[in-house]
Amino acid sequence: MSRLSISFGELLNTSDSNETSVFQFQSQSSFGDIQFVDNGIVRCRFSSVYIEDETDYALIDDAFRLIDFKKNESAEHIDLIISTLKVRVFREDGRLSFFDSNDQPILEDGLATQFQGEVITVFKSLRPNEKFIGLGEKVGSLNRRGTAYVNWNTDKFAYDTEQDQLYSSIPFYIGINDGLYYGIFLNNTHRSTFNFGASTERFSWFSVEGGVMDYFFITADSISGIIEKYTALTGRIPLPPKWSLGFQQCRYSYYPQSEVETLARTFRDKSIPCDVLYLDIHYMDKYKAFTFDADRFPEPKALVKDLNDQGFQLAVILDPGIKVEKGYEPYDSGIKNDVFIKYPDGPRYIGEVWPGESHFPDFTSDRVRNWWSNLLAFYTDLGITGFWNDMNEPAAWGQCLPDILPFDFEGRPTSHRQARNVYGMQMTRATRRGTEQQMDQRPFLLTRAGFSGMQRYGAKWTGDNISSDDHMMLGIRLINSLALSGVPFSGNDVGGFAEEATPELYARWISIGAFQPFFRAHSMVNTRDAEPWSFGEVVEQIARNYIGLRYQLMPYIYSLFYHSSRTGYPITFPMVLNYPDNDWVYDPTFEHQFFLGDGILIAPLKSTETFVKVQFPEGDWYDLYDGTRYSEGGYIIEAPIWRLPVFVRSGAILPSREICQHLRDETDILQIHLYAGKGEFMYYEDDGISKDDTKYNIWEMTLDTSSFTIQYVHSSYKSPKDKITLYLHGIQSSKYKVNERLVDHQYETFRWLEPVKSIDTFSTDKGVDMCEEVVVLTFEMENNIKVVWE
Ligand code: MIG
Repeated sequence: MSRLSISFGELLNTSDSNETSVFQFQSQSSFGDIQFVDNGIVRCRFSSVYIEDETDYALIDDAFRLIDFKKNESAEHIDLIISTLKVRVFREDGRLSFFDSNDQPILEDGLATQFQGEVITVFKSLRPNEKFIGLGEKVGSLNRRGTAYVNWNTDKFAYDTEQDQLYSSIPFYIGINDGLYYGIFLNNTHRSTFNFGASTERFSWFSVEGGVMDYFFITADSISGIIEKYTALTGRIPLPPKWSLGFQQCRYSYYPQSEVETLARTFRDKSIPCDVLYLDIHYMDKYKAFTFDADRFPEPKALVKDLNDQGFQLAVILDPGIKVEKGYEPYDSGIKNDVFIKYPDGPRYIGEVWPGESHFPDFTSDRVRNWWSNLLAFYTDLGITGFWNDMNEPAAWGQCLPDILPFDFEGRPTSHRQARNVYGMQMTRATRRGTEQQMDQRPFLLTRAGFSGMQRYGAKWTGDNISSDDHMMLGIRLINSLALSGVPFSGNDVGGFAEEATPELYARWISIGAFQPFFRAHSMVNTRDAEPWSFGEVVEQIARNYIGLRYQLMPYIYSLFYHSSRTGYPITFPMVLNYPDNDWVYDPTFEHQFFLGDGILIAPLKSTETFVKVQFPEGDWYDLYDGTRYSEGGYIIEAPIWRLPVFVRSGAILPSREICQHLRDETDILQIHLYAGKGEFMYYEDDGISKDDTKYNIWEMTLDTSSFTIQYVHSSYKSPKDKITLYLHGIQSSKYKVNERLVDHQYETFRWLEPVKSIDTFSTDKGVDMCEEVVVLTFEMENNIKVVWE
């Protein structure tokens, strides 16, 4: 075999397979094929051996339907055409070019596909203004131009802010090229490299270290359209239980049982809303999965019940390594059922992790996933509803699993090289299967490792970050990038995992986290206490305020989750989603600004800063706390530690509720905040917990300059809410009618947050009051509502 790279080479043979929807071509040394998957998606495959279908972990079943194309041949190339785009295949060397329906080139190979041993590389010509976003859990800037990354799931404790190769790999990115947008999804689980023009202006390129070069080219006329299509291929989040959107408190580790009980009581005593408490590895008997330490947790069932009675859910950590120990049930049954990874010559692989010498289940086998999911009954029988999958890169002391280890890969055996990146995702898939079989309500699952498609199985957190401002800001970029990469339900360890947060850092971080999809505070063993009350009274007030704010906004947030579960639309996202052609969205000064839904814009800043530069997109924007109105452009906004700059888009409709201590607590009043302007919102409600997805309501809400309407789109759930209170921001009139009837209106001083008071006992300080005068209307719930004012 040549050590030089070999180009695809001249096309010798082209053929349409039996179906008119697959175009195959061949050179002396290589094979290629092209399929039109659906409007705006093309699948391209290259290989040095005959192309056969692989085990697909990323793609959902029936992910796509092939469609027919038209063919135009000339001496130089073959054009394959569907209504929305055209792919040109060059006879000379198999290069591809993609054109939109106006015959504008969107993306063109800059070099023929290259083969080097098992490595296959695709080169795309780089355009002067081209920008790149996505690629999942990757450090660096929003715009990835000028950088390169490697996809290889890696456990990296206290990673630094430049560290590449973190816990999950998502070989999907979006290119933005002067008003044209495309996505590339590399459907191959081997180690892969993406270079977005690092040290070159010639190419962006991506390569895989084995298997077929199999990529999907996706176009749409918006960034969200590309994400929608990518998630049509790789799946969307299942609607989580509503309680999992509440605040979650973790610690490495809370024990014994009495400490967990004290923790729960403290949240309630201090009126700090919280829904989930965690048990980290110390709950187990010598770190053995599927056990409880009998001294520390003598009565886990009673603990769960006691927590449930106070409105808490309990989540437990689960690592994949199973201790080698005769008489330990999961080990014995694992041996009996032959579930563990073995060396090619037979002996089981042993890696050292928390329990000591351990075997690792081969989660790439359906049989093994079933074995694991059955074991889960150990927890579900106790009433545990949250499952936290850690160490599933997989991690073992000393890291490197030998690449020779064989994996089942759904009956197409392969090695660690191809299986590693999907290992964590398959563990979470197995865990979810157990919950689905054993629980009569929706579970909450959380994973550290994953691959494209992991969003189908659980939420994602970004591992062992550090208590620093830089990490807090990096966390925002990671979560934003995951959201652009099909993983909308993610978050980071609020307050930072390794090291210790200053009071200011904790306060800022919890304020920002309150707006992110997964909201959990966590910290490392042997570090100072890091609960909302551990940093002094001022910080405690700030934490209570922002956690409470999230609970008030829950009807809005839950609706965003529903919408995302249907379309893949991100829940939080950087400004690039809707303004990709504005250069300032990529500006490092503004790249951390993010939306929570289309209505709320957050401008995060470090704890050491008290002013932030904000860039508002088109339209008008209201300060969340006092209603100050801003128009498009740049502003400098004051942001003391108790006030995270948050703005509401004019025309926004924010369904909300009164503060509650946990989300199983329903309310009979739906509050709706309206911000003068024009807009729409799809409000979703159900009971928040049951698996039955036939009982829900969707209301279409529309705000116009002098009216607000609510219309039932779907109604099969009996809502506990029988009243509506409208809060009108920036809307004033002398007369308001609801369904033709005049209604009274009140003027009210409204606050989302309580004034933060000084801790000085002798102070008469009334605190910093942030409030706004609003008009309030209250009326009965009806199926269709029209509110009118002059
Ligand atoms: O080797 O379970 O990222 O959240 O607290 C460390 C103990 C193992 C790593 C996780 C972290 C968790 C910790 N785990």
